[in-house]
Amino acid sequence: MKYFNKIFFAVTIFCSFFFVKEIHAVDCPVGTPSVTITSSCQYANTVDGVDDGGTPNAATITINSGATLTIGASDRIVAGNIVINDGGAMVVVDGGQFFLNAPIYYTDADADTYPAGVTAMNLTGGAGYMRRTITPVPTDCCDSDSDARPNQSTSQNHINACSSWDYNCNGSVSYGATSIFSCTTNYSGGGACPAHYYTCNPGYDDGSYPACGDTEYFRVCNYENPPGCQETSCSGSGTIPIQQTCL
Ligand SMILES: [Ca+2]
Ligand SMILES: [Ca+2]
Ligand SMILES: [Ca+2]
Repeated sequence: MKYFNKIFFAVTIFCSFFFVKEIHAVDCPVGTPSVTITSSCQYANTVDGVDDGGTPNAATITINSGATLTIGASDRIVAGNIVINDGGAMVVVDGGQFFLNAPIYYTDADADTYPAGVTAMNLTGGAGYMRRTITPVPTDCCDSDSDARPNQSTSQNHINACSSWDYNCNGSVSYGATSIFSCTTNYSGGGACPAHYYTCNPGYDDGSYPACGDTEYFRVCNYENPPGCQETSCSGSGTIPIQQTCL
């Protein structure tokens, strides 16, 4: 009896977790743009659904037999068409809404075509919004500065509106120029160089490169004859101020 109670308790605990897992709706599929729902689900986001980008939105949600699409009390779900096959169902909880042919928008406040996020969507468009894309799009790391965006390839000389130098949204800061001026004396010669020559590498002049946005003198090499060999000295052509850019 003692062992029976333990087994009964264990089975009860197992069944409790099983049923808790089962009664939680799974997230409905998105992004193809038309989808077929084959098992009961609820959309992951308050504003969600399917959108093919057309005018009007013609993406279709098909609900197969045995599956139920639940639209929660605060959900705003969008589709161009809805097809409910025999045995399928759509349940709209009191307060939930379904919008036929409506588009879905992301927030894109700086209009750089990269959204602030892909989970907070809107039913309204216009300035500050972009149509939801069918294919996944990287999110903007700074939605108040259009120079800061994924895939940005141009280094900038000023800190961005989000107080960051990460202009390409990759989570790190790269420097535009890191070369340090150097001059090496060589005595062996050989090849196209004379027996006693200098090798000059252009770069920042004081042994380190400046921080993003800072300006330091940059020295370029000169009088190289032939290129790579400098017969007289490493004095270069003087110094010029270069502002550090970052990305
Ligand atoms: Ca943006
Ligand atoms: Ca941006
Ligand atoms: Ca970066």
